[in-house]
Amino acid sequence: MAGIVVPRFELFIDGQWKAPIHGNRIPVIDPATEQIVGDIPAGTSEDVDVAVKAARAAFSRNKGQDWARAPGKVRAQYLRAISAKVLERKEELARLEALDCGKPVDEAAWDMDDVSGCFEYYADLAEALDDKNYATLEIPLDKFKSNVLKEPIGVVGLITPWNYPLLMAAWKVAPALAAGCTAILKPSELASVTCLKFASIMQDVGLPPGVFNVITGLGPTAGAPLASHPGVDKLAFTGSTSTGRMIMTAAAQNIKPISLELGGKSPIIIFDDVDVEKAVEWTMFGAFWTNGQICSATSRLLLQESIAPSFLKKLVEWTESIKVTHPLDKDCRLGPIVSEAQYKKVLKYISNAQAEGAKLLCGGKRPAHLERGYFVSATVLGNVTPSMQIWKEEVFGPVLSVTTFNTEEEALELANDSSYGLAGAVISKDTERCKRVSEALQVGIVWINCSQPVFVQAPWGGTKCSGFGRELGEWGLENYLSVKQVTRYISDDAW
Ligand code: TXE
Repeated sequence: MAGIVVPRFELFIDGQWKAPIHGNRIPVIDPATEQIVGDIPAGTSEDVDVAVKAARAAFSRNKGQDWARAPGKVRAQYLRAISAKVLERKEELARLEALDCGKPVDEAAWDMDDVSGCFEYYADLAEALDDKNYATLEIPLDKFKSNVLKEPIGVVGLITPWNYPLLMAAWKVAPALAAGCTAILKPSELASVTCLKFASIMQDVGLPPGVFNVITGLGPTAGAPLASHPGVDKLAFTGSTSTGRMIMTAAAQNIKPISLELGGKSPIIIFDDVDVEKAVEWTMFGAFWTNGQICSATSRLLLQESIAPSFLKKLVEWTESIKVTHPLDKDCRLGPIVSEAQYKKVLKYISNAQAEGAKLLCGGKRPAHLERGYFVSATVLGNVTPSMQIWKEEVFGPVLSVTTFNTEEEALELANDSSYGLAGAVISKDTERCKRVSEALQVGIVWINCSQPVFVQAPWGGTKCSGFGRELGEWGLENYLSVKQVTRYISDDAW
């Protein structure tokens, strides 16, 4: 695409750019044109090892100047400087993100606002740690005094996906640095460019060397060595359930704590008392935002039978009007799927669903006006039943499956009948019913009369095969803190 060049980066280790030891690189492909537009370094276990040593040294330099023991207010200054730089470079970062992962450039720009906001938020929490630490506990014996000391957990390994490349990194890097940890980030090989660009921001703000490191590369050859490295004190992962399982196995070998944010197949339940147009808007937003490549996408629509015909008519009409084009076009609302493999996977899910009896109501293929690129029009599948693959498995594309229900009880049974438990939405004018449904949904996040809003203050994470642990808010910071009990005997009695 004219006017945008993917910079050439190396790995970012110990505050410096270092070529990967084995010298290999991975092409960067623009999913809208299928053209190679750059490349990124392919790190391996040897590079991971160097990065872990650098992060360890930065964590505990034993000079009283280390990152871990710096007051929270000092770390907060760096976080605020990072936040400001992201805003300053927002446009460039957004364009690189759009080119690399295929999301509309406007959406990518909002992501950058959120990245900046995330660092700002955790700067405040880093500062607050100075006051809150060493909290005194109420204990029953007055000859003892007991305090709780919160300490950074150590060197953390952060493995992230391609759907929100820089934002998912920010959700981990910001609280980790706020807590006083040092980090090695392994972004997805499908979209690493903004994370590398972000490393240059760390240099610009003068972050001490080794506090933040980026190893790009393939999952098995760069991610796996990070997950199994004995020098890593905690792992945080966002990605597929199958990779999450492997990472958990690796962490178990070293008895390391881990937080996992995995896939989802989230329901949106729509009752017949709704304002149909508003409900259709939220349904589309929940299913097609970022091309449906969102772990929390509400990709299972449960529609109360009595409004199904009118609701679906409007839904299909509006879905067909979504503008599909190159993500760097300002009016793009739906860009391409991130990669060829993922594109083929999405199409396969659609054809399998039709073979199992689902009815294609719209979409299902690359729109006719586009000759190339991994584009799939927003797709609605009707007549879906709970036994179908499309109802059970995460597609990670712009594909909405629809089924109907008659009673609230039936809706809840359908909604909870899933191996996943990340999010769920309920749309109804009946406040009591929304409350009942929100309590009954077996998920980590519930949206009432909306879908997908995310706030940095609110906990994010799932249940069942969607993982465990919570990111964002104070919970996100706790992920990177270790709690130490310090109890003192304060009697004057002779020993
Ligand atoms: O994910 P992976 P992929 C789901 C979604 C998608 C599917 C596959 O359903 O269709 O996953 O996407 C790194 N040890 N989600 O293959 O493999 C990898 O390099 C250590 C949901 O891209 O989970 C990348 O950095 N790391 C999701 C990260 O794991 C390994 C977002 C995620 O890649 C590794 C993305 C290994 N053995 C996909 N293998 C969400 N929850 O938002 C891979 N990686």
